[in-house]
Order: sequence, then structure tokens, then C-alpha cells
Amino acid sequence: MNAYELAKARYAALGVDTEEAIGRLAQKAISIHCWQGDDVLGFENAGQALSGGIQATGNYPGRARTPQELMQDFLEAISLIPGKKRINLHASYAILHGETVDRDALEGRHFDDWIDFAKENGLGIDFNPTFFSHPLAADTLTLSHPNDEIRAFWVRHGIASRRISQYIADKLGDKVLCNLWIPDGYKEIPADRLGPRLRLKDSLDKIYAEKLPGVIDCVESKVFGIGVEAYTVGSSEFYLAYAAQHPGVYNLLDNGHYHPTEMVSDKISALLSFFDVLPLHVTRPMRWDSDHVVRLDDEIREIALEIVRNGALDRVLIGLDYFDASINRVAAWVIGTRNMQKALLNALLQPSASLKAMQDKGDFTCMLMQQEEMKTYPFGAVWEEYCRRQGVPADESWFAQVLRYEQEVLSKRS
Ligand code: RNT
Ligand code: ZN
Repeated sequence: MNAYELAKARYAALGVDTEEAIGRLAQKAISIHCWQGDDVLGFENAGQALSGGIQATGNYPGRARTPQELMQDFLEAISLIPGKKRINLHASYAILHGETVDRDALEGRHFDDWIDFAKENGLGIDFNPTFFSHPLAADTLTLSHPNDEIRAFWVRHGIASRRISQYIADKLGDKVLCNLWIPDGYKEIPADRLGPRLRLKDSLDKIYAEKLPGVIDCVESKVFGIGVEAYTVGSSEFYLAYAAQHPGVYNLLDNGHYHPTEMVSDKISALLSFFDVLPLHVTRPMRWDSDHVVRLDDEIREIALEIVRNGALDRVLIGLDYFDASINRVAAWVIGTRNMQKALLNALLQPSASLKAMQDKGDFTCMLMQQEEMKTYPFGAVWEEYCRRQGVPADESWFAQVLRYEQEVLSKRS
């Protein structure tokens, strides 16, 4: 018997069907963020620095500088990642072919190249308006700005982004998640916390006024950003309440956006109790919202468990959100995405029904014992079998391809 057959038998003895787990994992799309490939810089106006209180630190050579390079790098990465994939775009990745188009005037056609790319490579697309790295966001205020004209500009950008999302959905025949995150906040203890929030609420009402059936809308909260440490307008309570009052607008959870002891894994079931859709940004915060590459750590495994054992694989939309500029960026995509998938497979291989029954019976000794024993079950053999069937390297052998790509392509970029 090979390692997979042995593993299959071990899991079967617990009532876990490895074939079913592999089949379900293959169907679950992961939305891979385009912005890991170029340190969140985008293409619309070369030279624009990243702002908005987020930071990509590091100076590893080989950053994608053009849409063509980003597409090429992305394809390299996904050739090493099993399963279904989507590409998550930001408005700042519009491909303008020399045109100058400001954010409030962006149209679907500025993303035609991405739509072709997605079609050619069997990808779905998700979308984000970009409320940072722009002269009108220089003071880290956008949809809550006290200046009516600046606020109106960003409202127009929000509306344009939803229309772009609908355009992409029409072209692909597939729904597009349109996620709204703004950096708005203050560095110092504010004198008025309510005013900005009421302005944001009014801006959101304007942005979401139009019904767009191909678009799944969501809002992303945050606890603080660099330079805006004292107050964040779009806080967790603010958006949670907004989403609860506006059917069709969902609350996205980014696991880097809460106080360090607060766990997104615990929030998933709370939101699933009220919302039919739950979008996620999966990242790895180190001390702050540092957006390190996703590791197969306890919290990622717990997040995956919460999705799978609650039967919510179809309701939870998994997107990744990290940007490490200090290592090979293609490898960063591959490592983080494979880790998310490993976490899901691990969750699919748990005897969840019997563990729940132990909890309900109050048999906590047995539950603890079984949860811990599961950690040394032959999960790796199932992962390797899954990768083989998907035609991607099953182990670290994928890295040789990335090294070759670095030598032949990335290292030639200045
Ligand atoms: C920022 C948010 C947001 C961004 C991306 C680039 O803290 O997490 O999702 O990371 O939109
Ligand atoms: Zn995020």
C-alpha cells in the first residue's frame, strides 16, 4: 500500500472519507490578491507611493513593474497551486494603455485585459476600489472627508468600482466580490468621532444605492493604520451595523484588523448566524497588521475548521491579503495559498460530527484527546495525493521552478 492508501484507511476508521475531502477541496476557489506581486503599487500612475496606513516592507529584487510582468508572475505562481483560483484586483491595477483616467472615471473597459487574462486561464475575478495612493487621499481621509468635493470624488470612485465589478461579472458570467476598504482615521485623539462616521454612512448609502445583481458587496473594517493610530472611522462595530441594516452588503473579516488577542476564527460563527455570505481576508499579523505571508499556523487552521465544520464552504468567500516585499514574491503567493488550502484540507479531514457530539454530551476529556490526536494523523499523505491529481508538485519540489524563474526572469528586472 502506498502512503495515501494507508492514510485513507486511517481516516476511514474514524468515519472520514479522504476522497470526499479531496473532491470538496478541489471545488473551493481561493481569491488570490494581485497586489503581492508588486508591493501594492498598481499601474495607473507610475511613481505613486503606497499610502493609506499600510506598508509593504522589504526590497527583494524582481517586483512586477507592468501588467504584463504581473500577469506572467501570477501565472507562474498559480501553476504551482492546486484547485480553483480567482484573481483579486484593485482599481489601481487598471490597464490604461497610455490614457490618463482618474479613479472616479474608471470604467469596465479599463479592465478588459484582466478579463481576457481571467478567461484564458480559467480564473474568477474579485474587485476592490482603491481609496489610497492618490493625491486626494493624502490626508488619509476619503469617504469621511469633511470637504464635500473630496468626499464626492471618492463616492464617485465607489460607484464606478461597483459598475466595473458588474461589467466584469457580465463578461465572465460569474459574480464579483466588490470589497470596500478605506484608510480614514486620525493620528491624534479626535475632537469629533461621530461626524466622520455619519459622513461615511452617507457616502456608503450613495455608493450602494444602485442594485447590481452580479456584484456581491462588502465592507472591511480595521482597528488602526500606520499614521492613523488614534481613531479609525470604519471600525468593526460601524461596518457590522451597516451591513446588518443593508441587505446585500456584507461584512468582510480581515484577521489582521483586530486587537491581537481577538480571533477571527471566533467571529465566523457569529456572523454566519446572521449573514448568508461571509467574505474573508486571510493574512498573518505580526504585532500589528503587518500582512506577513500566511503560514499554516493555529489561527489559520482554526479559521478553516470554522468554515468547514459549520458547512459554510460555499458561504465563506476566501481571499488572501498579504504583501511581503522582502522575499521572492512568486514564492510568497505559492506558500500562502497552499497553506490556506492545506488548512482547509486539514479541516475536511477532521471527524467533526463525532467531535461535536462529544461536546454536546459534555465529554470534554475525549474531545480534547481526539482533537490532539488528529494533529499527527497522516494529513500530508492526503495533501500530496491531492497535489498529484491536480498536476502540481506535491512537496517542496515546486521551489526549484520558482528559483529557475527567478534566475531567468525576475533577476533581470531592475
Ligand atoms: C488594509 C486592508 C486592505 C488592503 C488591500 C490592499 O489594511 O487589509 O484589504 O490590504 O485592499
Ligand atoms: Zn484586507
